[in-house]
Amino acid sequence: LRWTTAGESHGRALIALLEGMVAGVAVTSQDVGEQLARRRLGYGRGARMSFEKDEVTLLAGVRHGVTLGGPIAVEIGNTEWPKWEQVMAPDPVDLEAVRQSARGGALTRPRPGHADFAGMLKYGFDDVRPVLERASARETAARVAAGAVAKAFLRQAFGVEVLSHVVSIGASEPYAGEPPTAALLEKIDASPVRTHDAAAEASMIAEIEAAKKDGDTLGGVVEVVAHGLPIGVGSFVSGEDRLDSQLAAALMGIQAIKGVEVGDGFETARRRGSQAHDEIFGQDGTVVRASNRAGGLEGGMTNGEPVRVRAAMKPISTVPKALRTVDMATGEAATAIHQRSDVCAVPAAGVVAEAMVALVLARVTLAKFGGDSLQETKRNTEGYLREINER
Ligand code: FMN
Repeated sequence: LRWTTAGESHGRALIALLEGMVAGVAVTSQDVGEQLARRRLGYGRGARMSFEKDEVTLLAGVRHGVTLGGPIAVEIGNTEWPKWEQVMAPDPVDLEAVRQSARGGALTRPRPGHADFAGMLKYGFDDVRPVLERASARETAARVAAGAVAKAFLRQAFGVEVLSHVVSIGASEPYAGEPPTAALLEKIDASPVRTHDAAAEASMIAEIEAAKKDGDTLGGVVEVVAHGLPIGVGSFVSGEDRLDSQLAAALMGIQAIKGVEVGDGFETARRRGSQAHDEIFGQDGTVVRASNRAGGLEGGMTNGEPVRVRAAMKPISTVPKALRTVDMATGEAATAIHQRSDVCAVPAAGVVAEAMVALVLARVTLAKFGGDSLQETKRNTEGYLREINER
């Protein structure tokens, strides 16, 4: 399974391309639209989220609500395109007229914490616009669209549910309860900060309110949990085959994610071995664990416990209380350009992380069980499960 995205933040549309998905997975534009709507949720998001809609078109690979086995292309139209048609026109335009227009002036004051500075130098641009258009996290909408197909596949092939929740925002008291089950997802999505825990919610909202008041921004920590994966998905045979390394790479590939931990991660490093691992017990002919500190992964493979990974997001870089920078046109000291921006996008980042985890899990399960159709993948999985259950 391979995926890629194309598109600029204010371009005509974003595209997600997903190659290698089996035939027979039920998925509709509405399913994709619902996942995109979840990405737009969250307390502390800017105005852009409220007036931009995600217009979903399944361009290829799906017929009558079912995948065909060929590449799947999803288009997410930009409803604001008429305002950007000249500034982002693919074909040549009257550049002077564009530069004089409200949106078309050259942006020459790179924002600290963004791709702006290195991007301008690296690509030889005298304007931040062509850098920020692609570096912007608007692109994550395309990932969520691809992830919607991966989620549908995981559910239909294995009954796997992938969900996410926010653990902390800024310095809020981190959530310390059990990893949520799929039954809690509705409650999580109904929360403005995507947590089912009332105390954690209040603490997070207070953090956002305080940051907003101070003209500042916040990051935080999200957790993705996957329930129901067969044992033995992923591999220990090489570093890049390890499921934990694939999940870490996919999560670190999300804009603003600066740390990833598997299971209890960094906390495990502080514990003694006797308190760090998950002992194995026999119970009524099966094997059980008393804990899941490893986050469902041992030796780069699923061990039958829920898979649990966390991602740490840095505070939004576009700080309203503008940060110091240099005007690249004059070399003079300046304050950073201020594009419309969020105070906190951690709840949305959780939905993006969920999509990336679903894509990786779809890739590793397809690598293990294969198949051209959903039916064949299921048959292969059943054969494998029968064999391991007999042992
Ligand atoms: N950065 C902003 O400055 N303003 C935003 O509104 C914003 N929204 C984001 C929403 C999501 C869902 C995510 C995942 C990130 C968002 N970011 C935002 C973060 C930037 O895209 C990111 O920090 C920037 O591209 C630089 O990349 P880096 O932080 O990985 O180095």
